[in-house]
Amino acid sequence: MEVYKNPKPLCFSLLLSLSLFLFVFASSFVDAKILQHDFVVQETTVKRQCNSHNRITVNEMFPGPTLEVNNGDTLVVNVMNKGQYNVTIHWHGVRQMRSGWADGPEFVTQCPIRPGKSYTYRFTIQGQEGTLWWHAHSSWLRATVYGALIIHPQDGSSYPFTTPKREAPILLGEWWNANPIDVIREATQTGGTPNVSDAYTINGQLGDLYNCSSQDTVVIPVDSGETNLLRVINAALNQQLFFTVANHKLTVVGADASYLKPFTTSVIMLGPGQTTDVLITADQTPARYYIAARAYNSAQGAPFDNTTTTAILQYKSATPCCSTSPVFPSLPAYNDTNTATTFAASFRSRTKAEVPTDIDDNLFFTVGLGLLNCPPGASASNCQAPNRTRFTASMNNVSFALPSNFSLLQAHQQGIPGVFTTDFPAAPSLQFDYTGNVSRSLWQPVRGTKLYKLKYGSRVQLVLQGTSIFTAENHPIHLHGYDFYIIAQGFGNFNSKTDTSKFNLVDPPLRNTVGVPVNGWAVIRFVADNPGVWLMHCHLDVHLNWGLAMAFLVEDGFGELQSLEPPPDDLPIC
Ligand SMILES: *[C@@H]1O[C@H](CO)[C@@H](O)[C@H](O)[C@H]1NC(C)=O
Ligand SMILES: *[C@@H]1O[C@H](CO)[C@@H](O)[C@H](O)[C@H]1NC(C)=O
Ligand SMILES: *[C@@H]1O[C@H](CO)[C@@H](O)[C@H](O)[C@H]1NC(C)=O
Ligand SMILES: *[C@@H]1O[C@H](CO)[C@@H](O)[C@H](O)[C@H]1NC(C)=O
Ligand SMILES: *[C@@H]1O[C@H](CO)[C@@H](O)[C@H](O)[C@H]1NC(C)=O
Ligand SMILES: *[C@@H]1O[C@H](CO)[C@@H](O)[C@H](O)[C@H]1NC(C)=O
Ligand SMILES: *[C@@H]1O[C@H](CO)[C@@H](O)[C@H](O)[C@H]1NC(C)=O
Ligand SMILES: *[C@@H]1O[C@H](CO)[C@@H](O)[C@H](O)[C@H]1NC(C)=O
Ligand SMILES: *[C@@H]1O[C@H](CO)[C@@H](O)[C@H](O)[C@H]1NC(C)=O
Ligand SMILES: [Cu+2]
Repeated sequence: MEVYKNPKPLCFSLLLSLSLFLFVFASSFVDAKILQHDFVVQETTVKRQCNSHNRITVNEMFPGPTLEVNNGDTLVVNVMNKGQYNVTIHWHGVRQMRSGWADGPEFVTQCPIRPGKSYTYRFTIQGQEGTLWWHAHSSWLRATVYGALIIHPQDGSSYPFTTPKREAPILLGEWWNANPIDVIREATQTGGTPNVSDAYTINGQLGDLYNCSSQDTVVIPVDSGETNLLRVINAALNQQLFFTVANHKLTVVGADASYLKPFTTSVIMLGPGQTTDVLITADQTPARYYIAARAYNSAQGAPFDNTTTTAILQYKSATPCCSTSPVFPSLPAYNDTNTATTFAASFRSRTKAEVPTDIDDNLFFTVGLGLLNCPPGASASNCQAPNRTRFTASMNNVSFALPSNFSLLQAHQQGIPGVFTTDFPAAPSLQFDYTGNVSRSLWQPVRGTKLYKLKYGSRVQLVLQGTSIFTAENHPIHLHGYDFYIIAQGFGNFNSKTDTSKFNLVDPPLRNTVGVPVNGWAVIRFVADNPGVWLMHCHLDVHLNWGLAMAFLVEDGFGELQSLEPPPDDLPIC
């Protein structure tokens, strides 16, 4: 039993009037800004691995432009599609309070922006500080269409840690020498796994360990003694990554635009979608040190890109600068789940968390892969997964299918029938040993566009339970429109009798993406205070393609500011 102790009424009203006072005080001094940007989505020539490649980019930049805002600012981004593919842009981790029309996932909150068309995303950053990012949310375009979104404290406020001398975004990406759109199209046709990438990147560059790349390796100059902030973002499509800097300690101070109690480590792990802010002090012998990232691959036997990307941390006083090669770090083995687990277990929110204790919707979703029997009439070339099947994935045995004639949000808001149903199951219809030897007869899910309806203000607990179907692996599950508290994680099957003792209701981390441990589970909580249709999915893009997703439909509330805003006039329709 968890008991929530209310603060004494007197304290409470004092606190309330104090915060009201601070609010009025603050809002009369802080000018929230409206920041306008143009994003031109177009094909650009990018030279990598000895060759020129045509890739879709934003403003001919790869990675795309870094957006810097202060908490409270409004962003107005006009996206013009001058490329040949449909595109949408998602503002990853932005809460989008009542502005779901600006969230971006194709066919969920909007239809795609077709070639030659444009759409203006308008949204306000409310109460989030730290590092987020933006990326395409259509097909595999996000391989080259992404950038950092940095949220500074409001003017006049400062970080709750040592003010860094310098700051640098570190975008970890994944590079294919083939066009990524062709790679996913081929996999969709064959039913097999897409070709693994050829390289990982740091700020778009591969680094010294790849062919024809060393002259472009990213260099981060530092002065001895200074403390800097690295804003690390995992923008890879399909791979969790370990990240480290040779000989230096990293002090983690935030993740997914929420502050953390600082802790020190030599290596961090990020799933695609996650961000981690680290302080690094230049306290080593002046020299050059490699910054490096490579795979954390939890799925046994699955093919993966086993290469290492590097950048260089370069002390300006190192003399002579480049006579010796940079110091190389030791990185965990690709299957070092212990290191990944220890790291995740170190996260604590900086301040006391507002975790809901009474729960209205108690949910249990399985997450995992599956195999579809070859459809009647399909040829063997379309069924190249093991034993003449096609890969699939599901939550609670529903493999998510996107609509094609209306976005889910438009269908909801305008009451258009036949686009989705609201019967996504609150728990698996069949209980089994999720992480054991699962009978082959359970491996084939059903396709559906099923949403789970939540009343405005509902307090939600959700157990995400990994399965060992086909292969167990760590799935980075991302929820749109919300941050959630990760109150516990573990291995094996979640046990509602004993595992509740592991719940942290005091200072659990607040995130938008949780790595559900390989053959394990994670428990998250949030309050459904943002009306709209919100996709929840695995951020390994190939799993999303296979259907590892569902969506929450959060109803409007009755109060002021509790309902979805009307759609913008230029909202793309299908
Ligand atoms: C994927 O890899 C196979 C084998 O190397 C190759 O034949 C095929 O062309 C690749 N597909 C794409 C889209 O690059
Ligand atoms: C690098 O070049 C060598 C020699 O040309 C080649 O064998 C190797 O496959 C290339 N590596 C990559 C990652 O392209
Ligand atoms: C990955 O590469 C490393 C060398 O960088 C090698 O030792 C290891 O065996 C490789 N692992 C796999 C699974 O390919
Ligand atoms: C990691 O992989 C190596 C082989 O590449 C294997 O010997 C080792 O047992 C694996 N470790 C774990 C924890 O799976
Ligand atoms: C494929 O079939 C073989 C032979 O029946 C079996 O041993 C193997 O487990 C099957 N693999 C999968 C993934 O079903
Ligand atoms: C939208 O598409 C779905 C699935 O193809 C179909 O069942 C439905 O009738 C369509 N709705 C409208 C209004 O055209
Ligand atoms: C898993 O169960 C199947 C029967 O459902 C059995 O044939 C197989 O041997 C089992 N595998 C293991 C590793 O226990
Ligand atoms: C999923 O549903 C299909 C179709 O009803 C069924 O064959 C399969 O056993 C179910 N699997 C699980 C894990 O419930
Ligand atoms: C682009 O989006 C439209 C809907 O807006 C859809 O009808 C069309 O099939 C999409 N094109 C591709 C190539 O996906
Ligand atoms: Cu996944």
